[in-house]
Amino acid sequence: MTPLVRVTLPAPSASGDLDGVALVVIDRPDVLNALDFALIEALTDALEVLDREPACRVIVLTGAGDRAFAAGADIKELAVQSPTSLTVDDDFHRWERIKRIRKPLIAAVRGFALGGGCELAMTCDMIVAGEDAQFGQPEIKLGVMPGAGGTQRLTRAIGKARAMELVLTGRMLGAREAEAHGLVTSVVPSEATVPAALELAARIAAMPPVAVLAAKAAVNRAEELPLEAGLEFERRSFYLLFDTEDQKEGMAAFREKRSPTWRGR
Ligand code: CO8
Repeated sequence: MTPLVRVTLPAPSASGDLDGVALVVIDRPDVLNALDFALIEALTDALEVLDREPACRVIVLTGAGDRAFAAGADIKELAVQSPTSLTVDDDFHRWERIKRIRKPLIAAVRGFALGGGCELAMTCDMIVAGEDAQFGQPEIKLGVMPGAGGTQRLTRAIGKARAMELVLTGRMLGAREAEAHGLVTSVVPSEATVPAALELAARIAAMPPVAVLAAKAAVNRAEELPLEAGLEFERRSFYLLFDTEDQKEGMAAFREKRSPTWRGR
């Protein structure tokens, strides 16, 4: 069977440009990278392997071809489901596994990111969008509604008034509109989408790894915890980082006016 997901962990290059950056490609371009159950399993497995791989520090996720990041769950597969089959198989629980990936995850979105594809992009920590990117939750047009975070994450990202309109009409949001509403980190020329996401990933991969994991976890708590609990979580994480060699190295390097060498410990 053709792999549904391609994973590239670049070997350290002579220039060191992409050290620590892994690229994961959703590879079903003939159906606009629609996410069937087998693909979601392969994707979550691949992300979890990279999460445990010391050579990988940041993951970029994109779709094969130039037409889509992912046009949603595979409608042909979804069409024959029942509440019982969905409950018993519970294939969408894998979404929670993606949320638990500890390393930064950057979605590089060209073309369509619809339904489950939009939800997948929003599950990532950042979205780099090409100018041709189109985001949307069109499930309403299929007689259903978002089921993997669309009503929750889109609302948190762009606010209730806008999310409500998109979820209830299925309208697509272009890259510039998505940027204006805070859904994406940046918009770049379409062909530059993956290179720009890799470049952003490389800048993060060059930061002290333990602090990166802790900072990602803390920012994500901001969406889930009341402010006081979030501030408490942040403060404790901050204190704990003073136990790392990288904290000592980072502050020593500043005083000695040199570049730090991170140990990841
Ligand atoms: N599922 C299966 N096949 C798809 C999907 C999809 N989501 N999207 C596109 N395809 C297939 C088409 O059937 C077509 O295949 P074929 O050539 O064999 O007919 C091929 O991809 C190319 O698509 P089109 O010919 O339709 O291309 P167009 O440029 O005319 O249109 C669109 C592009 C507008 C993106 C159109 O394909 C479309 O509307 N697609 C469906 C989008 C959609 O409704 N997505 C939501 C799906 S439901 C969902 O995601 C629920 C998520 C719940 C949990 C998520 C867990 C994964």
